[in-house]
Amino acid sequence: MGTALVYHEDMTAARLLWDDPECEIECPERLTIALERLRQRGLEQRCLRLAAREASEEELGLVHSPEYVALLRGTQALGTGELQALSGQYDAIYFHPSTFHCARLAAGAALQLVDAVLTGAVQNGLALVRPPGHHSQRAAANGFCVFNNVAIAAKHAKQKHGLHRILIVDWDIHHGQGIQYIFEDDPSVLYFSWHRYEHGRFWPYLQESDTDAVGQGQGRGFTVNLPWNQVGMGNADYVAAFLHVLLPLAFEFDPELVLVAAGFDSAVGDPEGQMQATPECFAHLTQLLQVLACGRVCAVLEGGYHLESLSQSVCMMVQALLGDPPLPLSGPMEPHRSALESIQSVRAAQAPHWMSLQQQDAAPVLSPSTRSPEGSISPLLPGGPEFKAPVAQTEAQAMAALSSLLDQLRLYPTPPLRTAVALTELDAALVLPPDVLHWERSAPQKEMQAWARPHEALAQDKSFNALGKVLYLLDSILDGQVSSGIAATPAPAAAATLDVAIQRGLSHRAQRLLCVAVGQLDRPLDLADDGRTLWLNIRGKEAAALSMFHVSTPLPGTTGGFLSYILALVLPLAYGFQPNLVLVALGPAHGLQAPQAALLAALLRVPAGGQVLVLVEEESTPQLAGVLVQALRGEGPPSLGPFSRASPEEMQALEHLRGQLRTQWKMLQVAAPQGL
Ligand code: Q9C
Ligand code: ZN
Repeated sequence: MGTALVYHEDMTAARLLWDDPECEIECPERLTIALERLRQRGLEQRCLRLAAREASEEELGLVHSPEYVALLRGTQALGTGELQALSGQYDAIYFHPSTFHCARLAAGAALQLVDAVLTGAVQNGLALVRPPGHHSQRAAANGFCVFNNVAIAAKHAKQKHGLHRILIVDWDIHHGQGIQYIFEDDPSVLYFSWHRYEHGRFWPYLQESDTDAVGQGQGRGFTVNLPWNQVGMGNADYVAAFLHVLLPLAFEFDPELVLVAAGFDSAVGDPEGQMQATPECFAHLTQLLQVLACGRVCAVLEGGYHLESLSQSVCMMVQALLGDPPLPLSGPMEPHRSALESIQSVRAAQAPHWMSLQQQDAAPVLSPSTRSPEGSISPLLPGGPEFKAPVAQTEAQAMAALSSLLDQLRLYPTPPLRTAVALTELDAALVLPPDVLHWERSAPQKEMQAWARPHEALAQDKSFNALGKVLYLLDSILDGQVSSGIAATPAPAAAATLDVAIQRGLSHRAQRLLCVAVGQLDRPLDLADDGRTLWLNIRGKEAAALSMFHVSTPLPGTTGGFLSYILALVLPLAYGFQPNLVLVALGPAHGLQAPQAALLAALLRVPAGGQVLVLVEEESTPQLAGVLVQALRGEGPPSLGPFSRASPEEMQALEHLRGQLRTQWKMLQVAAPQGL
């Protein structure tokens, strides 16, 4: 349905007029270079371009005091000396004669974006703005921020569009204390922020940035702070924070709109953040958010001071908003110990306020001797196969590694990959979007006969023909011709088709294949436990990890249980394994409702870099196929319905598995391991 890009050249007018090493990084080139990169990559052209308008003084008044707005109005007529003197009254602020105009455009851009999304003109979008907003308070400028663009947009969404639940995700590397203060007693706005904290030794040095600040009064539990107490946090830490903190709460909250305070000073190379997350991580974070609020995501630029890293990260985010599959994440998927301590601390602080965090770690952890997975198997080296930055020893090597990484990203092609559908009886009833391919092609007969021969179930013409389409579709995904697909199989041939698909994938190009089998499907007996296939059976008879690559779980009956299984087990395994193909098979008696299946596909698509093939039974409803198509194209999946608390049995089975697996799959951890 489209992505908006809101911008106005006038926002490059404000700049620092005197010497101030702290403020000079907030420069006009931040916008011009980001925009230039978007153009070079053809991304700007794919968006609905909207020229930013100024916010009215009434709109500014949704958050700021009339006196403060009047003071800012007055800065337009001041000389440099007076501007410098006034700036000195605030922390990390510079004013310019054009600041008032720019800041009104920045707030107005956020408002326009929210209006475009909530009127249905677009699905999502990004406002490229400066000055940033999240530090600004009711009557104070702070940290380069003049008006609180995101807070104004949230108030506007409540007041003008009647929204009741808004999620604000602040991934800027500084604490958006301004947003926190504005909504701290408001349960209709859930504010999540992670930030460089170093136990209070990093700017803005506030106690209320720590995990125990959870909101006030009615708003208790609606402020969520995740402080990073060390620099160097990277992709694994950020993804773990989403899977184990933000997303469980967000699903329970069930927002109608997601606002992102999108600062990219949390990306590698940034002088302020000193973190390690690579630009493609922001595509992952964005797509993980797109499963919420029916995909209504409005991002507003905040910080980001390394011009090249900022620009690449902005490009990645826009690509994700446009629905392009994300690049695989680079680097080892193992969160830092300090990150796990922070995650543990915020989960403990929030547990009284959220069902989805209760019962956590309540189940006894089995001692390693009981049914522990075979420790001898070590997986193939994880890490995105595309980009490998060498470990740097010196500052100069680190710089060289960063620029080589950014160069590789800049050159990465953006093919218009598509979703293909190979259905049979379902086809007639399905209205497909125009960019979805109807898959008719089949693998060559001769080749197929060899694959099908061992399986009696594939002898029938119908099953054999369906297999031909599946195999050709699989090859096309692995060759990069299409991104993802859905294929139907007659029910009696489901297991055999899956079996052949796995063998074919492994012998073709899949270095690592994740197979998520839902329903009565057994792991093929001849599948080697060599770390190339991770087999996950949902609705297995019991929760059991026969090895670290062979896991089976029951299917939870509650929405809370289902979400916990996906966020706390399936996705951490998927991120740890870093598959280049995910096969999702909805087999006999799979028991998934259409929205559950769509959510599973939409979420698995992210760690898989879009490469997902879903096998459904021919008898499935067109409705199921329809929502799966949407999910694979990156559209927001439908809601799961009201949140119901996971049952103690479900949580116990989950914790049992997690206890068995978390020494090998580090992304499962939600707390720092004891000892060491
Ligand atoms: N070295 C935003 O990113 N200076 N504002 C901190 C610590 C102020 C950042 C000094 C940074 C303000 C929107
Ligand atoms: Zn920042």
